[in-house]
Amino acid sequence: MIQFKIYLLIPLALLLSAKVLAQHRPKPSVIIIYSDDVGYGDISCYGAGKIQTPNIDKIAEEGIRFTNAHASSSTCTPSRYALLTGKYPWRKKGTGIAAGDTGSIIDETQFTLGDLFQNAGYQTAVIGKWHLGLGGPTGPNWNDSIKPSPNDLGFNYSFIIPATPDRVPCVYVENHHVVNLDLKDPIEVSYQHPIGTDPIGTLHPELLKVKADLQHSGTIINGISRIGYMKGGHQAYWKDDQMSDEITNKALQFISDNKQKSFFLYFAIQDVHVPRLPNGRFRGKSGMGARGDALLELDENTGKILHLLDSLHLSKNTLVIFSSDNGPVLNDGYQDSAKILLNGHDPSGPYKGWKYSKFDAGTRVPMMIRWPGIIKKGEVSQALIGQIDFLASMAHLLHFKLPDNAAPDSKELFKVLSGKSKKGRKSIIEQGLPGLAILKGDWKFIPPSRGAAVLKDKDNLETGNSNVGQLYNLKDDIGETKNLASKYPNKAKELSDLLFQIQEE
Ligand code: NG6
Ligand code: CA
Repeated sequence: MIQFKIYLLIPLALLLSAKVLAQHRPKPSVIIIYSDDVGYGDISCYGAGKIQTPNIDKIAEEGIRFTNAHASSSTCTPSRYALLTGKYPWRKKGTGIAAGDTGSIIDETQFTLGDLFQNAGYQTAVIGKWHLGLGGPTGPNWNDSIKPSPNDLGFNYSFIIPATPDRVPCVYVENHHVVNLDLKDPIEVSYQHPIGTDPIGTLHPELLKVKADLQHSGTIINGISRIGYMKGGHQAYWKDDQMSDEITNKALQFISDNKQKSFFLYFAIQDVHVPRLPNGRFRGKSGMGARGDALLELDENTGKILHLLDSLHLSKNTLVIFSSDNGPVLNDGYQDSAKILLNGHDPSGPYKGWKYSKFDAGTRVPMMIRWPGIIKKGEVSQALIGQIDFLASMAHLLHFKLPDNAAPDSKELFKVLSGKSKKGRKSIIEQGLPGLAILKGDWKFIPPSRGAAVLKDKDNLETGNSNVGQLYNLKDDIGETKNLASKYPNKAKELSDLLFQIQEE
């Protein structure tokens, strides 16, 4: 009898000590490298393109690569909203592409990914493109303390491009203040009408380095006309060709400063969003013009993050995610010859559509995760998953109970993220500009919608708009070419009903 008890006790003791060990293992630091307008086919390990991205590929080689991972939307602001809040952006008004003077889109009461890590004792930072509004409902006062800023939304440190590189104001904001601002030259911003005396693109095309469309013909800064008008702040202007390096250096600094702590870094690198002005060392390197060169810059700077983790011996206990906020685009307002120089490269990979689109390449983006020792090397997962699921999944990893109304659309799928399970989501909603589509298993349904089927000013980009409902079977028809809605009306109705039901939840 005694012997029997000892047999029972030994495994129990082992189990307990494993549990104690697990609890005492330092929690991993987490880095999300969130690139901009990078398509499924832009990363070489996805196999479709003609660009080599060896540093980004390394994350997949040493970790897991997803083939059915989605941003919530095919544009930036809503995708970032979903990533940070775990809530579908179309549930909240005002989450469309934000101007550069929009007030904070995320309420201070909304629980964010930053809040999660901060509450779990992490040092948290956002570095790079924010594009979720700043300040109160009427927008920020750029010459004063900017509140709310990301620092009020779960981030201990922030160094941000307020909106996008093609929108004014063209200055960085660090924590609550514009960097290098001379208060004798205060900043004013307008998205309605020209202000100040600086030249604007419509009147002074001779000053431009790159020709732009009407929307991008506002105030000229560093030889590039932007969306919107700004006055003042001359000393604070960023330098476009140093932007990627500058924010990467901030990211490297943050990692070094926090090497002895657990940290969460949301590194929202702006490559390859327009205007594409990568550093001179990449000029002509891709043979594909500025867009290709910007992809090489993205890859090199991703490599710098990975090398620093190695040299600080942090790689083993850092979970690194690489993804993109929406699908790719060629002409997005500036004539930088992205299309004619493609040279056979296919930014969307085998999928149809682009940024702005409801077709799959609008939201199906590259995504890979590395966590040595926990995630097996070289895994490939076809599981359906969204960036919207990070919040609930990371909460699970941290054994953190989310507040009741937090992350309503985020599914806890840590096992899927770490490759332990292939059972992803049953369905996901994809948001285009405008309108929604739904993906369930092999099937995709796009409800009838108004709006142009192609955008002529964007190289005939296919939006997914049609006045009839569209049903595709992605298993047989990866490129969404055969509309099966009239052949399988019940399937179309099933997906349409499900989309409606999720919208009403
Ligand atoms: C669009 C801009 C586009 C780009 C986009 C935002 C026009 C005609 N186009 O409105 O150039 O700035 O907004 O891109 O103004 S995103 O990746 O941040 O969503
Ligand atoms: Ca984007």
